[in-house]
Amino acid sequence: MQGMESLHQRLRLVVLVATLGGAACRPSAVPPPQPVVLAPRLVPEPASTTITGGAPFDLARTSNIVVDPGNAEVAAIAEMLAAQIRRPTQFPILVSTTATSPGAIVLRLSGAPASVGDEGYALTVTADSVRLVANRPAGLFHGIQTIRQLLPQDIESEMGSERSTWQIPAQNIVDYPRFVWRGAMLDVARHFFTVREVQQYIDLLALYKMNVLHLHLSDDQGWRIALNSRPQLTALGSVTQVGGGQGGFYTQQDYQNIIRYAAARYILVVPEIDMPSHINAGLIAYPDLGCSARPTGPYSGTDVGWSSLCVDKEATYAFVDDVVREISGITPGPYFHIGGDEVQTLTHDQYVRFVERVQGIVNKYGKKMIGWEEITKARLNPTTIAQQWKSDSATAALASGAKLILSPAPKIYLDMKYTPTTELGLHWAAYVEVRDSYDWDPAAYIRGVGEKDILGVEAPIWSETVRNIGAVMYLALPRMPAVAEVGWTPQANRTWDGFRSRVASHAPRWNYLGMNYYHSPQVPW
Ligand code: TNX
Repeated sequence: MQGMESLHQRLRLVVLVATLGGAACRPSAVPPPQPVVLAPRLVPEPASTTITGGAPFDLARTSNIVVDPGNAEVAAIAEMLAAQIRRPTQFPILVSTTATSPGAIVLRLSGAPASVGDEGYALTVTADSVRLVANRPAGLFHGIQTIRQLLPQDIESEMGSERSTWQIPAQNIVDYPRFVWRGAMLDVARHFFTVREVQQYIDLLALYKMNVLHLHLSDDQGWRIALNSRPQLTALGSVTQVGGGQGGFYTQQDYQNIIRYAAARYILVVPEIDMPSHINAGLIAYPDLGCSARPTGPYSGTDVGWSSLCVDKEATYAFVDDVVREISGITPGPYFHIGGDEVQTLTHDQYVRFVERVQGIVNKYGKKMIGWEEITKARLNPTTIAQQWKSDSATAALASGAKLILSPAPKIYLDMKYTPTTELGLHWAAYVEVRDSYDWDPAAYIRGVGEKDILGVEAPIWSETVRNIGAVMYLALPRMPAVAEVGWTPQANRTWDGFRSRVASHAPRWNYLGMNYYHSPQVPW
């Protein structure tokens, strides 16, 4: 709040000085040109912004993006920004390694304060140049999202724009995230989403500086990733989805394409295979491993908790070993998510034994285990992460040194309906309007869980009612930007009034990007 107040004070000052100057010196002459003072419009709000009041940066046909020689990763980030700017401006915008010239956008991995860490950046905008510095490429990538959002909205247009001036107000930003984990989960099991659709979702996450995409790759309705060691999983287990459509699955090449696309946007992919329950699709291929009350077979309903692996059979662990080994081998990130939620057919002891044994398998293949909050019934390793979603039971994880990801359903389950009249979505946890997703503090949400216990936040979209990317976007916008700000911005810089007016200014961007959104009455569009 302090940050926002001082920003507003500075804005008032700029306007005041300009007005007084005009009135006092030249009362009857033509008023002098007023500095362009645009309303702040960044989401997430940066950690610190100083409007300097100088003349704005004016992007020119001759503007280049300047990088240091010899770093292909930085050059690739510069090229992404250049490509973005070329489309609407039709300026040539070259990426060059020659010395700074007036009108340049400079990207460097030197000169940033250590305090911005691995993902932060410092941005200096003057009439002559835009200078973006960071300690790591991820910081530069987040910084170019800021540059993108500071440019006029039609910077998102795929076609040429009529606009002749592309200005950025003069300012200094020093920015870094509050939490290291700013995630989104997509359930590709209840309904299947194509690689292209997942990439479109990744584009949305990147714009808001999110850095984790958790893919829920299996559930009762479908097994969505091909494994060489167990080809029947997709041959038999991927053929349907909720409502009875044809389903689908990712080849390993598809999965690599998703990972690469995400990595180029500094987003980590976390694979989830949900066990021991939510496993019907896997059991279609291996019915002998099932201890479910119901017979296995393609399932297109939406009940949960009824299927289970037989956790007392040795063959179950050979199966889990194959699945964890093969997926871990094609996943560069350090995590494997085992699900572990909503088990209705096992005893407490059976469940605990299963989770502890699978934790060993996950660790054996070099990964850290993540599970939904139910896994806190078991003895967890300090490297294991519990994902809270419905209760405060996850606090049990803290005793073993494990950390938490917060995904509280009444706040950030983005598959919840906004209001009773929302056609898409469920409402078992709550109706979740935009303000509900925004107006909470992770460090004050669960008694006994403080800032240091929390890795971050993650917003799931379960897809029982969600059939395509347009529906995903409708549920994600504008709630995902709200979650992004909860995860990124210092609590003291956040206000609902500030957020709702800033996010309103993003709707034209979503329109240019072809992203569907909910016209919440809480937002002054
Ligand atoms: C609960 S959240 C589930 C999912 C459902 C979701 C629907 C969790 C760990 N389990 O199986 O899809 O509710 O909102």
